[in-house]
Amino acid sequence: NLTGYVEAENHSMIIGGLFPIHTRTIPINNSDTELEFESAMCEGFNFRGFRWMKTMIHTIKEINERKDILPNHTLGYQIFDTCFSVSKAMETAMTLLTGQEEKKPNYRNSTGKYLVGIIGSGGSSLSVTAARIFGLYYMPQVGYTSSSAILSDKFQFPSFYRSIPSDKIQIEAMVTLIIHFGWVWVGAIASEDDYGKYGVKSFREKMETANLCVAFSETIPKVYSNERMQKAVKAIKSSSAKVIVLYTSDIDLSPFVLEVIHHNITHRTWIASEAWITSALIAKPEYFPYFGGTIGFAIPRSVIPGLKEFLYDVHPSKDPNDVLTIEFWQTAFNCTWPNNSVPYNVDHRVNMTGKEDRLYDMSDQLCTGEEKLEDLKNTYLDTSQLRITNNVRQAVYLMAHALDHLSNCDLLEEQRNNTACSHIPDFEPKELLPYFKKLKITTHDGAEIELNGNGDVDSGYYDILNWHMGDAGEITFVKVGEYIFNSTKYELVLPKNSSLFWNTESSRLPDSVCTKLCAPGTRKGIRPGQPLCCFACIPCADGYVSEKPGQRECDPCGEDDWSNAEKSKCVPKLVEFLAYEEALGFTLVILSIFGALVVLAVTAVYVVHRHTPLVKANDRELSFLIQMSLGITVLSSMLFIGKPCNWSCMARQITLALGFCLCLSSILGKTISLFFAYRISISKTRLISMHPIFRKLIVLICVLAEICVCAVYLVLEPPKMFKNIEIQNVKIIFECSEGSIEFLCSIFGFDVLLALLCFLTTFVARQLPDNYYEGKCITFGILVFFIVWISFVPAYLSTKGKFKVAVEIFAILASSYGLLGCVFLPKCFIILLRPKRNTDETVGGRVPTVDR
Ligand code: TCR
Repeated sequence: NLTGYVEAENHSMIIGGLFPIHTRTIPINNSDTELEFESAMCEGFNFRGFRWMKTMIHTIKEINERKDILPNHTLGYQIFDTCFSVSKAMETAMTLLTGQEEKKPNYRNSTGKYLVGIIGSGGSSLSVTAARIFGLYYMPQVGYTSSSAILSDKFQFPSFYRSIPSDKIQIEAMVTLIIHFGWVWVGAIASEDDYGKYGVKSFREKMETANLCVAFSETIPKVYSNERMQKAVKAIKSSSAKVIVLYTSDIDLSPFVLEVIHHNITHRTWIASEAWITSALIAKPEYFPYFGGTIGFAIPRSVIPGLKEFLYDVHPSKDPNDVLTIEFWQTAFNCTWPNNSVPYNVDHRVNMTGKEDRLYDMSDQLCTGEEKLEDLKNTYLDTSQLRITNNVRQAVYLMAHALDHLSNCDLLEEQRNNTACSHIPDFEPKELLPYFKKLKITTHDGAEIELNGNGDVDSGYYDILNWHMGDAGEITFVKVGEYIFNSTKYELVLPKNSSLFWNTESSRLPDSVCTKLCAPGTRKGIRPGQPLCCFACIPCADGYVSEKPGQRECDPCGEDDWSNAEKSKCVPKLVEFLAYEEALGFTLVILSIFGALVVLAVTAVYVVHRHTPLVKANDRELSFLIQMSLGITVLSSMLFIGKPCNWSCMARQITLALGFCLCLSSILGKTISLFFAYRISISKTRLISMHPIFRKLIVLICVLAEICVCAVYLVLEPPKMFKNIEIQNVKIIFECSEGSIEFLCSIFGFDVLLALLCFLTTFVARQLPDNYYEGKCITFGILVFFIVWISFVPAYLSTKGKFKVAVEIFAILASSYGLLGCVFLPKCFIILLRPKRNTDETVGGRVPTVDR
């Protein structure tokens, strides 16, 4: 007493079909089972399955009418109801093979016709069971909705093909979608069958490889179990994951939906698998507050010409034995067909408390037969979402084309190894299998379907649907994108402007994370014993930053940069050098310019009074040289100010060294003369006094020697600009490196040597009464020079950064001012204010110390 349809008369071959026209079997009560085997009864009329089945019949009829496919043969069919149960699937598979009465398969079914293939059998678990049996005899089977990846295994299921892509692809699509929306912490709920279990298994694997986390994974029990249901609900309620994948068929999902509503679980975003995304069972307006915003994948939709009319052409009065149509009519119109043995709406639902309540209530109302299908809003007649229905059609076509190729002996070259052409209809089912290899057909709407080596379609696309609330208060499935795939690559197409509805408080894209992204300035730190997605945020160390949120590591800043206080950005380090603009630098500039002006004034006085005895007596040229060199040293201090660069680093040392060299050697020229004069005066003998040209020669030699050393210094190891980043992390100090210390010491050492010589010579001759106290003045000036530079050393060594340079400038200015003041100020005083002393008599009245 299996329910189903047969149409075998006048056909040479028949195709078997297995469809879930009911959703479950009625549990057999042990007490009233007779000894004899009895097939289980089914309940829960499934309008969708009924439509699929009708589609198969419609397609076979269409093929029979076509002249291009199987022109000389017609197909019949024998269809059974699997009641969405594994045991029924097994039973019907056996029935198809054996023809009920016979125990041994003879490939002839109860109709006595050749069974050439099977379409079906609904969900994966059913197909797995059926395919194991059919596989034994290599009976070709084409699935239309069994998508589990396990069915690709040709070793286990040698004769299974399908017109639906494997779940492998859909899982990949889901993870891609999850990545697209930036969710990292996603829950998963599966149905307790091959579809859900293998689906969630590969979902976990894919998530793991994408470095995302599955917050929880639970199963919805097939047979209602309150305890297990509560476990799943609790997982959802207690988890922070707001995005949940539901990998289950709609039939299994519906009790769970009631549970979700009962527990008032809202503000979740459900990712739907293709099995329930467009299901009328779930997409009920009253569920919208809980399930609105669901996003998921769907098999492409199609319009099947003539199907609508065919579906409408259904009426119980056509055949009193057609129990399915009668049940359809009764269920759809909630009435009882007269003289009918089919119990109406035999349904024993499991309610929320887990108790069964059977509804044996027959409607009192009798069906009139006048009921209008047009008035019916029913899944069966809703042809707006023909997705799996289209797969049924394609499955039938795949079968028919394979048969057609067989009848034409149309084998691919490589498969044609010495097999003779088979004869329809009495061929072995095994002979049909090669014709499915690489089978390629074009559907009515122009799509190309090609089976790969595993009997799967691996190119095509999924629609991405989002549940919106329609104007009429119904749920609409809005297509927001596509997932296009083929055997080598895939692509998620989600246009930016597609309007997405999210069931969140803010109506914005939900975020589903275990720990919120680490803010810039911090990095992810692993929490021992917790999933990767639940991490701690650890602030970056000094000098390290994380600019983007959620960084795993902090990046070190470049050499010239340092982290800001928040550690979110590298900012250029503070630069330090003595700038012209700042007060200190500016004062020093003023001082040096003032010094230069004083030098200029002194020179002017000397020029104006160049013929006075005082100026003449003290070697005019050397005086001018000293003034000039003091001008140079004073001005050279300006080279120390400002941002150093290579040339200024070189220039400052060299000009300073040369300036002092010139100055001190000129002074030496003078003091040597004094020294000689002194020696003459004490020995009272007329020694050869120094010719003036010698003094200049001394200057020339000294300066030339210094120039040579400087040149070598510049060539071999010149001073350079150098960014000092060691002293302080947050600052770059612009400094000059000395280049070679030895050379630096030798050029300044030479200056010191000259100064010492000057000092010694004048010190010895200090008692010599000279006019205008030249000797004393120089002694004093050199003393000042020494004091300044000696005190400079500790001061220089104990300061840092720009103050180091300032100390140096102070020393330069002080020593220059000292020399200037000591050597020239008294003279200027005499020249300008005591002109009387600057006369020949005065000069003549004293012992001329320095003769011209
Ligand atoms: N594969 C599921 C069953 C299924 C289904 C559907 C059931 C799919 N799509 C649509 C009803 C409606 C996809 C399986 O079990 O393999």
